Amino acid sequence: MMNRWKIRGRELALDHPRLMAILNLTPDSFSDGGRWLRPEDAIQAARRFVAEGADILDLGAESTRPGAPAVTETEELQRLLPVLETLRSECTLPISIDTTKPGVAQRCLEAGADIINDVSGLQTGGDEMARVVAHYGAGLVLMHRRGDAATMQSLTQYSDLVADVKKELKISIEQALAAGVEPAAIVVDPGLGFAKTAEQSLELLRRVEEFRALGYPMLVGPSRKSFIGKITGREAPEARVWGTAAAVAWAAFHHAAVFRVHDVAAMRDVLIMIHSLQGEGKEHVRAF
Ligand code: HH2
Repeated sequence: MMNRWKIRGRELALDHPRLMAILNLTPDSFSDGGRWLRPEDAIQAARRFVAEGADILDLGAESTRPGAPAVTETEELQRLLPVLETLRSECTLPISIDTTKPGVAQRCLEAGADIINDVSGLQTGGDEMARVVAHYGAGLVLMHRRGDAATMQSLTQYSDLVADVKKELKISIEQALAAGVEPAAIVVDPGLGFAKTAEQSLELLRRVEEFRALGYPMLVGPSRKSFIGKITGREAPEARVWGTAAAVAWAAFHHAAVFRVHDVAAMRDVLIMIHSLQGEGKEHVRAF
């Protein structure tokens, strides 16, 4: 198991849990949509996330919410580039771009982004996406999803959920490697809420440790998702923070490496506590 993530010539140690802060530059994301449409607001939010302890910033301009309208490449880049360029000039943290489009990935990597977070696991952008990532030596998150935002909710029939998701992730991994992406650049993600019912997201999280057998570090993204709302009875995404904390704690205990979250300050404390309870967090205790 690799405990480092190779990102454009740098290495992010994964010997303790890492926080990826979500910054959606969209009008319609389910939780933070429309909040940071103005680049200066997004940049302020990113600065706050950095101060709160984020390890990676994840910028997205294409809502992946079920039924969300498609965004053109031009529109996606118009939302991403001003924020990316400013953040790149002032911040050394790895910057990730949540996109499925090779053209968007290429332009953002050119502008200094470090990681491509592909929620389609290369199924939308195909070999072209893999080649762009390989060319820049970027980090790559391969998330499991079936179909797209329009179709995924009807693609929840699995013969064996964990085995099928693993098998489909393996196809994405093989595709990345065949295009020249280095194994150390790859992180995998079971894709909670993407072509999964609430029960299926819960089962994937319950059995998250089984994904370690793929041999790559694991990212999970439970933050404020509807399966948490369903279980806790919380309609408003902002009311799902405690449910998210439990999901993050569980996944950290079961060796997930990277946590994509909205509530950076709160989840930092959750992760530090879990890491310290595992007996590996002495450096944090000393810091207090
Ligand atoms: N979830 C969302 C988006 N991107 N990327 C990864 N790797 N893993 C995830 O679980 C994941 C993701 C959906 O959440 P969000 O960005 O908050 O909302 P929206 O898709 O509505 O923009």
